[in-house]
Amino acid sequence: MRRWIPIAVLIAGCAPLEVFDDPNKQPPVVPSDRDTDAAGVDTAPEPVIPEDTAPEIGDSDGDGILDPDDNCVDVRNPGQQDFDGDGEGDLCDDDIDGDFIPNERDLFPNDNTLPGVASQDHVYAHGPSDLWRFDVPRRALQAVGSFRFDQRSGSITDIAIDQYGVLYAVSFSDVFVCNPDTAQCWWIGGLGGSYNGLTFVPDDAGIEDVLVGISTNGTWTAYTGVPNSVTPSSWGGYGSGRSSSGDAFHIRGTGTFAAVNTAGVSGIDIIEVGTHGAFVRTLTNLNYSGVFGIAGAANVIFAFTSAGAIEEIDMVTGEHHVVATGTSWWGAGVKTIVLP
Ligand SMILES: [Ca+2]
Ligand SMILES: [Ca+2]
Ligand SMILES: [Ca+2]
Ligand SMILES: [Ca+2]
Repeated sequence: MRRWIPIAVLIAGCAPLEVFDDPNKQPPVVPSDRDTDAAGVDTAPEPVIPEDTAPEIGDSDGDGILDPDDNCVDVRNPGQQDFDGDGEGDLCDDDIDGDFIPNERDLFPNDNTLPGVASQDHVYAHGPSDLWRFDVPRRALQAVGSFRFDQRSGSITDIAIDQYGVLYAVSFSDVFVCNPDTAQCWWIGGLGGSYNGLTFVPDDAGIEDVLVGISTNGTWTAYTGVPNSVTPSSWGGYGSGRSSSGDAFHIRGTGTFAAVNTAGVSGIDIIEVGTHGAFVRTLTNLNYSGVFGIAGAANVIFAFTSAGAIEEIDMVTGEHHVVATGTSWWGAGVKTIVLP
């Protein structure tokens, strides 16, 4: 570096010169902070930039896995177990096994083959001891098999299927989860009453489905906590003058329908109900002594009669005709969310 010689030394006694007017001259160099001896050469060491000004990669839950690599950023899981390999660790995955049944509604949250889920294209129906399914697009009846039980057993009085496709069944005294593909059932609890109908309806927030048992007198009882607990509470009903013939069903966006006995009316009324089972309108009347199962698709209702006939009913006009015949039906069910 060129040494800086003060002008005052070069031109002693003269007035200061306008040295910067000369394009050949350089402006004076001010000694830098690091030129500790003002000799024009930096002698101090390069300053060190503190490390905390660099972007920090943290470990929010302190499990030793940095956040960008942690499959549960806020839950300590140093092992990073991820059963279904979806990138969400088991400890923070609300569907650990990836079968689309949330853990709290999955009787087997660590087994993606159980309890099995109902098909979108079928309604399910049964006698006291055997499960069937009805292919809606083809209007074809198919046997699934005889109900099998892990603990309690009994005649199945009705079935219901929740929004995730989990099939529930009741006997006169117990409630089960059953595999729709095999009819294998697992006991989940006793009932505080006797029900001839079972259905799922949306909760008051319209988010989760609530399991409802329907008594012969037409009152509804909600069972919350399923499948891990079975806690009953009153949930309305059809009101005076109507008792249950054996079933109701709900499809989101379509409505809730029930088969009832109406005082002073012969045959079975198919009615539409509102929240908590309140009567809305009578759709049609079927000339049978018992309609123990009712289920539906986007625009039609299938009524499963104790005589074995399956009546297909237009959901708007109420017109109906026999579409198939099978066993003496005790109940039916359909997923509460179906494809249009
Ligand atoms: Ca973690
Ligand atoms: Ca996972
Ligand atoms: Ca699951
Ligand atoms: Ca499962």
